[in-house]
Amino acid sequence: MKTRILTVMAVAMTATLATAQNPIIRDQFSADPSALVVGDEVYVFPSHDIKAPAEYGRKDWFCMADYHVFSSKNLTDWKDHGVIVDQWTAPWVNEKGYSMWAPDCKEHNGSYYFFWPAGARAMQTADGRRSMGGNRVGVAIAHNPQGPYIPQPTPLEGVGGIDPCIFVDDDGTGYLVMPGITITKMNDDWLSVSTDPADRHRVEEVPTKGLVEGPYLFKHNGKYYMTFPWARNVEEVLAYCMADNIFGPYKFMGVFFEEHENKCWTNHHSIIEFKGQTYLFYHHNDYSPEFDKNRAVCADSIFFEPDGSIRMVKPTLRGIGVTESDTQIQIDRYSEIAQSGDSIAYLDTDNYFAGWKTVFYEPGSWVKYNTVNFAKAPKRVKVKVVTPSAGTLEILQDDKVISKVKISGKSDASEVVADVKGAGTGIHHLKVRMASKGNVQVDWLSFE
Ligand code: FUB
Repeated sequence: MKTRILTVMAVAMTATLATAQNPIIRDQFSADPSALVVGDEVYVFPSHDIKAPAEYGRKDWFCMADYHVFSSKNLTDWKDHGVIVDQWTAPWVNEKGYSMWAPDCKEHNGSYYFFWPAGARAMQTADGRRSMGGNRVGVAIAHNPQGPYIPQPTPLEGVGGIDPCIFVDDDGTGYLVMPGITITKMNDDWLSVSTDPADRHRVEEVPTKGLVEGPYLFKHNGKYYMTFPWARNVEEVLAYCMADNIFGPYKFMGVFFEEHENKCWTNHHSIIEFKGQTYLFYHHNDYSPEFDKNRAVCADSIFFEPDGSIRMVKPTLRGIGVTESDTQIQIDRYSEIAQSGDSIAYLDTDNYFAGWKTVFYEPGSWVKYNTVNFAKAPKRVKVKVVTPSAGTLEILQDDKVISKVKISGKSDASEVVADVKGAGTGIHHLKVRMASKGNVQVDWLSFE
């Protein structure tokens, strides 16, 4: 076991970087994102969907063996800090369970407490009884949010089930929220929950059917928001209820995120406030369009109405964060698109992680990509096209044309460079418009 722990720590130290819009994690499947603000950074602790290995019988089901943690300062570049807990080294976990489902992590007394559910091995409990496994909740502790995390030898006593959420109230008291939906005060050690009935509450003001997983409790302007996935029909929407006190009474407020259009069955989320803006982290199966148990973490902004209710969230491809003009701007993650005349397609249907391209085929069609920061006025634009492509693109900063890019289609060159004139500095919205007949397929563009 020692060797495995060392391996995990070594992996945790080799961080990799992903520049992203939605999905924000682009090199692996990821789901059930739990976001945590630590100073001027955001950490995301997702589940890690994988393709089922031979030893795992259920090829049609969720399959997860470990957790990674990711962080970002600008909500655009996400660093993968590697594996923090896995089913082979966590002491009580069934090492063939592949059921490390939705986790959560919060800070307590200067340490980071990572809570995760998993199928347990049959084992001896502290009082000498024999537990027969089932879904249990473990805790691993670290001095830094990126780890290394040391798992506790046994799961939380008296707690069974999946998808733990930890809510920390303004006075620092921690509560364990579990599907059901139950709220239980944690003891000060955060390694056990209170057994006093006065410290436990079941939220009754929620739909009676279709609530099986993923509650997330947060506070905004002094109100408690109990949010949860709800299989209203078949696929999950995100809904919520609100209260003035943690143990209610809650008032059911309805849905704030509709079913995914492509019928991805689950959604699972967390909500944070970072630098004055509230953000929703959730998932969708962007990198696995035919199998919705291999998901990808996305993020969008959340807004509140004056009465405190949550405005309906429409998932975007653009996501959150500012994109620097000299990075590869993935315009296929657009903010807006013309009704017809262009489309988005996978670059490689044998490898969805290669991402997407924008296909322009009608004069006047366009995509808009918001919030690009021009640190200096650009002189040129480089467009990475997928060959063969032929036609002329106009690049606009807000409504002003700053470049015309002619793509001849005659050479194999996939990076076409054109002059830029009259571009300003600062944050601008970008528009790319087809200015001719033809067919131009763009992977990304970048200013220099
Ligand atoms: O990721 C496995 C399960 O699917 C989660 O625990 C649920 O919330 C759902 O997203």
